Amino acid sequence: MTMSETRRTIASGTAVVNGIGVASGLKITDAKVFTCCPGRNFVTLKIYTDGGIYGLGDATLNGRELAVASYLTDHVIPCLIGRDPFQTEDIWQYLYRGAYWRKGPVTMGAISAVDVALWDIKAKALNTPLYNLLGGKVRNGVMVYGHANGASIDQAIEEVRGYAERGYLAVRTQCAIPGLPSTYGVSKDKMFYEPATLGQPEENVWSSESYMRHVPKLFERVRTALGEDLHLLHDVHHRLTPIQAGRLGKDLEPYRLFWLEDAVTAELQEGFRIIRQHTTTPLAVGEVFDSVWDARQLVTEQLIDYLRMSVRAGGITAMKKIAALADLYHVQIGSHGATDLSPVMMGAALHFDMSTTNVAIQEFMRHTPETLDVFPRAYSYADGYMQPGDAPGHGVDFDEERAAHYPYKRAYLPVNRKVDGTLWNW
Ligand code: CS2
Ligand code: MG
Repeated sequence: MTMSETRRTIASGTAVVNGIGVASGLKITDAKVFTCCPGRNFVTLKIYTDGGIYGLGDATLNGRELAVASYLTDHVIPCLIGRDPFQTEDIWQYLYRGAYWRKGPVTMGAISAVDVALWDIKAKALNTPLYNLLGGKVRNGVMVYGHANGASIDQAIEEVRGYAERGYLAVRTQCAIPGLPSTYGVSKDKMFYEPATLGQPEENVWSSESYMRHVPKLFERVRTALGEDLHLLHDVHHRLTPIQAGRLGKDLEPYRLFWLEDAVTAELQEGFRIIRQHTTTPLAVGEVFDSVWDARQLVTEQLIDYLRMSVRAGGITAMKKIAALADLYHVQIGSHGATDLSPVMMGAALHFDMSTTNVAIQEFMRHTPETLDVFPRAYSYADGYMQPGDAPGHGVDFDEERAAHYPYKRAYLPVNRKVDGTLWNW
């Protein structure tokens, strides 16, 4: 079916399925889940329609990939067949409310994949880039931040300098902590850092005291070497208590961070009040959230400055609403964009970012050449900003033949223990 034929059919659609009229004239005929490991694991959902148009969604859940693949294949896909792919809102509600069991990273990762694939279909059927269905462009490009990390402060400075030379306006900066054998976020491979590893989970060793003494020295040196203009970010990976985070935020104030991320976990949302009472360093949290309920108190009490939720938290449909809520409370969005979000998710994220006023920044962690080989894409990076591109849909495709060369391999994120062996991750 050509685009104009599709549009004519859309205008004259009549069928009724499962109680809701099929107004678009398109129907979902099938959906498949693909798992592959081109440099790291990905779970990709492909939804097919009778119009010949398909949509792609990312269902990757780092370290627990097959759970989402099964949720989709065994439970969700059978309910999608025959539905109108344009009914993104109703299908979202059907999968969220209809399941009885709500929220959680597996459920919401699956809903996200369906939602993104449906928005992709809708935008392709209307022959327009997805951002046009989400409000249109509100900016010229999406500012992104890269990842610099070093085994020493000197090495970290050189890594940050490398990003600045490539035009980045914002750089997340991490470095190894003297006396600790390994630190999350600090890797040997500087170009393609990947925290998940094959085999059993790696174990990192942690000392809050050593860490809190060292990090201010890192930022003092980076500022002295690179000046005031660059935006600097730092990720604590949920390793401190609120009062420790307050202390660290205060010690970092002279270096004017763009944000301090995941200083503590946020299951106890009111814990952030303690951090807020002690520091003006901007706070970011939310890459592990999967529902607006995870962020409600943080947002409405203005306990954070940046919400790190991504399209993984229920798709475009959910993120548009979450961003609108955050906007009321002066909270900006700075979505998670690590390597475990596939290029499909990155494409969807960039269309969301491009069309949402209170998006401040987007994380951009480079994918390996193997990953990029499997996911042809319209998005691009230049001079500190990314563009989603103008291809119809979200602009990211999936090469099934290439993917078949990279079978899934079980992998895990590291766990974290204090020096005395206690499992530690507040
Ligand atoms: C990190 C990630 O990108 C980030 O901010 O926290 O490395 C994160 O740990 C992984 O995406 C986990 O899947
Ligand atoms: Mg993080």
